[in-house]
Amino acid sequence: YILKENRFSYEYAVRLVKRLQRNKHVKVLVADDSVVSRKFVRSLLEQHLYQVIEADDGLSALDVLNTQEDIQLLITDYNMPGLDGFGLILKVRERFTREEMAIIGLSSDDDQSLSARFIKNGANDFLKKPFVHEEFHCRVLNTLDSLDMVRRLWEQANLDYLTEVYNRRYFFSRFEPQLSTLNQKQTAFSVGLLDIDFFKKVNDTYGHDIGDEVLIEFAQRLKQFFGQHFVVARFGGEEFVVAFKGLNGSKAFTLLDKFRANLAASPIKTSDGELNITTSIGVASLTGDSLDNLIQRADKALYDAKESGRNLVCI
Ligand code: GH3
Ligand code: MG
Ligand code: MG
Ligand code: MG
Repeated sequence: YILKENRFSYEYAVRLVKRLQRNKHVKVLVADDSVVSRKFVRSLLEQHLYQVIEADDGLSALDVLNTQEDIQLLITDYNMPGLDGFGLILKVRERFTREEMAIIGLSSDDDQSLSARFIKNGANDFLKKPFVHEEFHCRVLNTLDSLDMVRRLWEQANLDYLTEVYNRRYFFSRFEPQLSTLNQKQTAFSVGLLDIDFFKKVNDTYGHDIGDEVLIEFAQRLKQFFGQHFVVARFGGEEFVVAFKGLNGSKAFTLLDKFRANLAASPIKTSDGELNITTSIGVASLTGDSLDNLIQRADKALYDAKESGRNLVCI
């Protein structure tokens, strides 16, 4: 493809190669009532190895979006029976931001205002049919590269660099805004604060790198145990938090104690052999106060767990 698509810079070639390596994981939905136009767009996308899904009008495109996860790009025609391109993207934008899913509008209509209207309605870009192959590929590449860049920025801002669970910033930015509603509706909300026992000794005995491996594996186990239903975040150092939305303190306690017991019973594998790791845990639940207070109370319970001998959950 690179040789066929001549006349471009080295920088563009590098971007294209990077994209081609990823594209088999990128799903693109093509909504167009014209079979010819749809098949043509499909063939261009497949040249660049994208996974293509077709829809023959706006409504069936919405159906696809309801059933298929993680579509990164929607390419939609303007004139379609039932729901047209504008109707479709207005609906799509109720669910997905410009950073979550990119949209490129297409139309053969001679109306000069279409491109602006597409963009004002939520499209990231627009292409007038007929277009040359090269322009299509460039626009798709630009659009998806921007999407990737925003995703990378989001990850750098919200995920912990070492363990890849959420970071402290994410935890507060997610739950702080929900707090008054949780309090008003008296929704059960508890947090568990976990601190690895004698972690300094792991570092001192086996070195910082092995310490890092323990942190990564510990975070992985937390994510496996709680991550499907609850938010797991690294608060800093060897301290983690789990947010139990919908669970009162005693239910959170039961789950956390199970995690604690599992951990104590199954050593963590590192490149320096298996290590027995335990954790102390403090639990607190929301009682009409602030997130800071809630965390403070969990921290106090964690302190009690440490004082009472570690490898314990306190509430
Ligand atoms: P306690 O049972 O009372 O919690 O004892 P502890 O040794 O776990 O507690 P302490 O707070 O004294 O030690 C925490 C250690 O965690 C100190 C710090 O060097 C280490 N640490 C913090 N962040 C990291 C990290 O990212 N990687 C590694 N390897 N160590 C870290
Ligand atoms: Mg049409
Ligand atoms: Mg600590
Ligand atoms: Mg510790």
